Amino acid sequence: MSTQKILVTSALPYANGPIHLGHLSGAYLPADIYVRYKRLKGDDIIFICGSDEHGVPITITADKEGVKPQVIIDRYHEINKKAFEQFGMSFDNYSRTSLPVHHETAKEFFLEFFNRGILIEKKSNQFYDDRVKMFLPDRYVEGTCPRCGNEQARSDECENCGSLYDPSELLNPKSKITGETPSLKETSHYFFPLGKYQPALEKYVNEMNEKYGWKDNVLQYCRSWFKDGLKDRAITRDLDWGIKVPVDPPAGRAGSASGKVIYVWFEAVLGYISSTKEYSQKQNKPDHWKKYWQDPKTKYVAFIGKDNVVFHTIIFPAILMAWNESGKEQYCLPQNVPANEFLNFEGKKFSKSRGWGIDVIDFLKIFDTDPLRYTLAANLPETRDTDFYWKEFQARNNNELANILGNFVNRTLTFIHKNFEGKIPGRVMGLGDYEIINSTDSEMLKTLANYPIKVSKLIEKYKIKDATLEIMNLARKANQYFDVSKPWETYNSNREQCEITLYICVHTIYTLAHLFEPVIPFTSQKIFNILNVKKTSWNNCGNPIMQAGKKMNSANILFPKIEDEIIEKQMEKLETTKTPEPKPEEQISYDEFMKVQLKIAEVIEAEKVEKSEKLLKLKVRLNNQERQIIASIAKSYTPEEISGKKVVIVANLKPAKLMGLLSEGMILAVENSEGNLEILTVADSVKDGTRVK
Ligand code: B3M
Ligand code: ZN
Repeated sequence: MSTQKILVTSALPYANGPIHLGHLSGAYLPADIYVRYKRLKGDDIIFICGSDEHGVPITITADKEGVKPQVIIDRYHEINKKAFEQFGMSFDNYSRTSLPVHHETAKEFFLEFFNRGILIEKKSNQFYDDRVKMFLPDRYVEGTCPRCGNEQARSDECENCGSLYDPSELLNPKSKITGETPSLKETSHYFFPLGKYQPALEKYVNEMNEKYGWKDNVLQYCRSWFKDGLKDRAITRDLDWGIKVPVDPPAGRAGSASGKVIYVWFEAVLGYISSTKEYSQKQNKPDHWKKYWQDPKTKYVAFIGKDNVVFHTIIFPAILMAWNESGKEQYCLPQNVPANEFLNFEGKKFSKSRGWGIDVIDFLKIFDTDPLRYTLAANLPETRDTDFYWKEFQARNNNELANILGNFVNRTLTFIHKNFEGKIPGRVMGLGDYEIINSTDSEMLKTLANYPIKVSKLIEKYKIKDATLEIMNLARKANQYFDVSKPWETYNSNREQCEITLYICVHTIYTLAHLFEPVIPFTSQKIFNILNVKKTSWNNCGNPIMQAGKKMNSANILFPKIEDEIIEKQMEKLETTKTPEPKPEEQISYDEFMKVQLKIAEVIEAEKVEKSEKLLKLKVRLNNQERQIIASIAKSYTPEEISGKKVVIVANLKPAKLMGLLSEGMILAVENSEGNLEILTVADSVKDGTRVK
């Protein structure tokens, strides 16, 4: 088989905080396993990543700490680079988007489009915080999503339902800097004509799917985007931090390009190219990157988490298509974008602010890397969200790595050291000399020869979790083989058979060390050292090529057991985050409590809010006065069910608009164990308007 030229990228993590286990499961570990596997196959592969150092996520962190963005990116670039190294990520290059090579690359693309007249200059309304006198980037504004009612939606994008909208549609917007309601103010930006590329993009996605089988979750995202219709996207922002827009403001027009930067997502995806360029420079082969990016034979695979799908399957391909129309060098588009869903932590989302979850660096201070890699690999969120549980981590280490894999290596090596002076048993070379091999042996040899092919099929389809579990199954089979072959008996009764058994066991360890290398590389290396042999290729590792008679090193424990206490300690830490003691400063006085006017109101009318799944429009009465309240309860109550109920409302809440409808108050409700809302009600005998105290 001829070798393939492969380019693999993992999403560039923002350098604004430490990498946690959720990140690893999304875009990093699966990519690393895929790359290590391809290297063993002998393919010509390059693996690219780096820090994403621009954009609002960085400036928000900097603002919070009261330092310059440069301080933040320098700190987290180093921390994350080191964390990835410790975790065994085998990037060929880990770059930074603040490097000159990246600024040049981003500007080159921007100018190419600008000079060809592709970019459209448009005025638009953007949120502006009058108090601090600045335009508010998307993430500095929070409000209610006009599509699903999520109250933590950004100015133009909702993480909950994935929709994009115009900032003017956001309900109840608030500035994250001052908490005030921002105004919409006109500014002018350059837009990339994404809509124009829709037909070409649909064709591209369909073609790639037909040829290479895209994941269902990824296709669904793409199709829903296409269904909504792609809109032109602003690729400049009013922000200080980032890559300055490289063109002068068009004379005499309102708004200008100066003081604006290139939108982070437009340039971050180009970071893959500039990171490859940096790698080439380091190698003293300045044009080497073109061998991957500009060869139509390259297979380009982009690993990401699900929140980045649109940028990699639509926006980045559109940028590359637009470049390729120039007739200059042609860039490769991603052939596959195997995005993963999310990994949660003990049943909840990772959250830095709530202290929920664990960073890679902290994890690896306590535990070894390979048990973590194996646990994450065995539970990758490939088709749905999954969870990391401490107990599962302990069980995967103790019951699988130690009791199955570690045990097999250990029992084989111990036996050979005791009875064969540590030399690989068997005559001269391999098995060729033996005429009689029983059916147990020949079955095992067949299994070994087939296993690399079996596992390949899974990895090629990005079923990395199944591949991992399948490799562990081989270690299970190996133990069974040892058990039924009983070398401790044949050693006395049939020495030749005993030698054959042990030769096959050593061969199995050798095969396992190769197949497991992508998942637990540090352990594989240890096994190669124990066996005292070099690696061969993936395709060859199932063949019995070990040389009999060769002296091996003695085995030490590959996977120490993780004791209950250690896991309990981690779980205890969690308990303290679960129920935080109320801090004294969080207590309120009686007077403060009395400021909140809780009153009984009767629901006299109810109807669904059009185009909203969550909202009901209610008319309530208290003290002969009627009010309108928009409540997010449509998923739990029909209008008929809620009508006539006596409910508790916050009567003196500032009125707000939801989906353009005035809401004068808030209804009290609790979430039940199924996650549905239940309204607090009182008996009919209580008069509306009565104060709750
Ligand atoms: N930095 C988003 C993220 O960390 C972003 C990915 C960029 S990939 C070019 O989720
Ligand atoms: Zn939404």
